[in-house]
Parts: sequence; structure tokens; C-alpha cells
Amino acid sequence: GGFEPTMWLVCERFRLIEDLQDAQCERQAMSRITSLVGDITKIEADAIVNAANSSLLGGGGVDGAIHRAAGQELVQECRLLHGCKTGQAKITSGYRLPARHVIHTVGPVWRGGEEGEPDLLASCYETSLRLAAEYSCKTVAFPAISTGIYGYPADLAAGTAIKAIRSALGDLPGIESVMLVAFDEQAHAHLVKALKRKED
Ligand code: AR6
Repeated sequence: GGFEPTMWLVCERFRLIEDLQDAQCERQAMSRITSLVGDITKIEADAIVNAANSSLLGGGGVDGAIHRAAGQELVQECRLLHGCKTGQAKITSGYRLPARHVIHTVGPVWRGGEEGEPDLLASCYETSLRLAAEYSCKTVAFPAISTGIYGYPADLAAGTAIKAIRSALGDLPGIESVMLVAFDEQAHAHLVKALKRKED
């Protein structure tokens, strides 16, 4: 339990199902960006974003979870895409997921931060949102790209993500709501902190 009324407003839009009932939603007044704790495979958005690798043929982490939940047809469509470069994004159907589309993006591997990682991570968020807008998506949910197996520090990634999303949304009025789905409380705390910062 424990939803605040404002949390319900946010969560209702994504029609969160059972597993997310205890998720915490935080919303800045008038913001189109929301953070919550949950499993992105359960979210009914127009698009969920996958933190993929350049093969787009599946892997561990959120990528594995999305492929398992979507079913075999997802990897079949992915094979037709011939991979994806770091910082870029490609779109497929969501198959058995509650989400209509999956946007597959490839985050940078963290190598200390001096090898273009922030620009590449920002590009993942920006290109994913542009692709979502091209496909008339109004609601888009992101995982914390690169912060698992790819080793990007979660606090730095949260700041870069929020900044890139804010900047892209300025040009994309069709996107009504972006949900940042943290897998644990700590990742959520980094996102909330970055959301509360005025402007980077
Ligand atoms: N819902 C939301 N977030 C999740 C879920 C989930 N079901 N599962 C994990 N996370 P990662 P990366 C979080 O490792 O760092 C794959 O093998 C996780 O806690 O999934 O971009 C790909 O094929 C972390 O905060 O992606 C690539 O080879 C975040 O999602 C590589 O991993 C991202 O962690 C990509 O690594």
C-alpha cells in the first residue's frame, strides 16, 4: 500500500499491474518525468526501452528479462535489425509484453568516463525518445541504461539521463510522460536526487 494520491495519478497512466503495487512513484510538479522502483517488463507503456548490446540478440540483466517476458518472437524480429551502434536505438514490437513497443538502445561500457561515455549515454536517451515520438508513443519507460553489467556509476548516469531527457522533451511535445524505472531503492534515490536538482 502507501500510495500518495499524486502517486496514483502518475501510476494510473501506466496502468501498473500487481507486481508494482508497492512501487514508489515520485513526481515533480508539472514534470513529465517520473521515477519509480519496479520491474520494467510489467509496465504498460507505449514503449519500454531495453538496455541491449550491439548484437540486439539478447543478454543478461534487463535485456534478458525483456526477452523472456516478450517471448521468442522478439529475438526473431531483432535478427532482422542487424545490430545497433552504441548510443543509437532501434524499435520492435513488444509481443507478449504489456508494452506496445520495445526500443533497444546500446549504452556505453564504463571505462572511467574519459572515453565519451556521458555523450554516448545521453545519446541513448535522446535517440530513444526521438524514435518513440516517430512511432507516436506518448508514454515511455526507461531502465537505468549502462548501470548494471556495463558498470556506469549510477549517480553519474542518473544526472546524465535526466539532463538528456529534459533537453529532448523540449522538442517532443507528443511525449506526455517518461518513466524512469529503477530496479532497487538505491537506483531510485539517485534518480530522485537528480530530478530534484534544478537544472544541470
Ligand atoms: N526492470 C528494470 N530494471 C532492471 C531490470 C528489470 N527487470 N533488470 C535489471 N535492471 P543491465 P547495462 C536494471 O546490466 O548495464 C546485458 O547483458 C539493473 O539493476 O541490464 O546497460 C545486455 O545484453 C541496472 O540498474 O544493462 C548488455 O550486454 C539497469 O537495469 C549489457 O547487459 C541496467 O543494467 C548491458 O548492460
